[in-house]
Amino acid sequence: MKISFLIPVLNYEPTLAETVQRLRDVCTSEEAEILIVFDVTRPECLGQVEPQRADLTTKFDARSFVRLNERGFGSALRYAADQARGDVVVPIMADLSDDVSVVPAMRERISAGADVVAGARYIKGGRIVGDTPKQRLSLLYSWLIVAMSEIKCRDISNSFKMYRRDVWQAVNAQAGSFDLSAELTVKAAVLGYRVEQLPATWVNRQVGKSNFRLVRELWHYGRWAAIGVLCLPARWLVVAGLGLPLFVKRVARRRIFASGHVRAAGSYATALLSDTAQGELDDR
Ligand SMILES: Nc1nc2c(ncn2[C@@H]2O[C@H](COP(=O)(O)OP(=O)(O)OP(=O)(O)O)[C@@H](O)[C@H]2O)c(=O)[nH]1
Ligand SMILES: [Mg+2]
Repeated sequence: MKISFLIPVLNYEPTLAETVQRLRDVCTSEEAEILIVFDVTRPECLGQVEPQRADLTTKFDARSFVRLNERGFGSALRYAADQARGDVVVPIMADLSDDVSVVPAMRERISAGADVVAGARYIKGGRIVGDTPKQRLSLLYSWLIVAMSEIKCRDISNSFKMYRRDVWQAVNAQAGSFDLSAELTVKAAVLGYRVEQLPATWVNRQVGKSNFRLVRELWHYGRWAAIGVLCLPARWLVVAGLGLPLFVKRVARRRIFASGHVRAAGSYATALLSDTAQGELDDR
């Protein structure tokens, strides 16, 4: 099974070479191809990017692409996946945050029948080094979706996942930004693909600059949560959805009886009926 590692880089990442080296430590060129998509929005970075591309090809057999004046984490990964030739694809961040030692175990899970294998920080054995409020929000995001849908992945927003390439293509993702990982995971589950998870350690960026803008991303992520919850509601939600109207009806009936209105209406009806019967007798 051949792997395609997809690395998005915005302008320049000082830890890119080390990221690629770590990938080559776990997979040879026969086992995996490495595709890098540089989005260069700052022209002064081209001078650094071009020699680095040549160096990465010579040393690590990495293929790279440059998009000028175009950007988007999701669109860069989708672009890389379109060039991929492997059986599975794995997005890898160039800031050394992903735990590439998990890759062989992910491959085994795919061989055993999984369609998507998530590197999960929020399950036993997984962890975060350098926690920030953003990570806590991502934990809450996955927790809410898992509680309200049937998706079996406790780390929906983490980009570090192995996807069968045909599953990636079948999902036909549209996200251009960081929410691509959530879109792929949620839609794969909705389409009935098997989503599994393995514990992974995630290390927060030590050098360079984060490109993630929280407020801008909230809406992007929200729409995939809504799709997951609407298309795959958790069993307890379905039960509650059916049970709630029955419960409300029962409570309402008890309250109406307790209020005495029913008894009053009953006595009124009895009196009315007996008056009518008496009237009929009188007429005879
Ligand atoms: N090609 C491309 N790569 C991007 C873009 N935005 C981010 N990246 C890359 O995607 C990877 C993750 O980006 P980060 O800025 O670290 O985002 P993050 O990991 O969510 O944020 P931190 O937690 O702060 O590290 C890095 O390798 C970036 O260079 C983009 O618009 N285009
Ligand atoms: Mg990062």
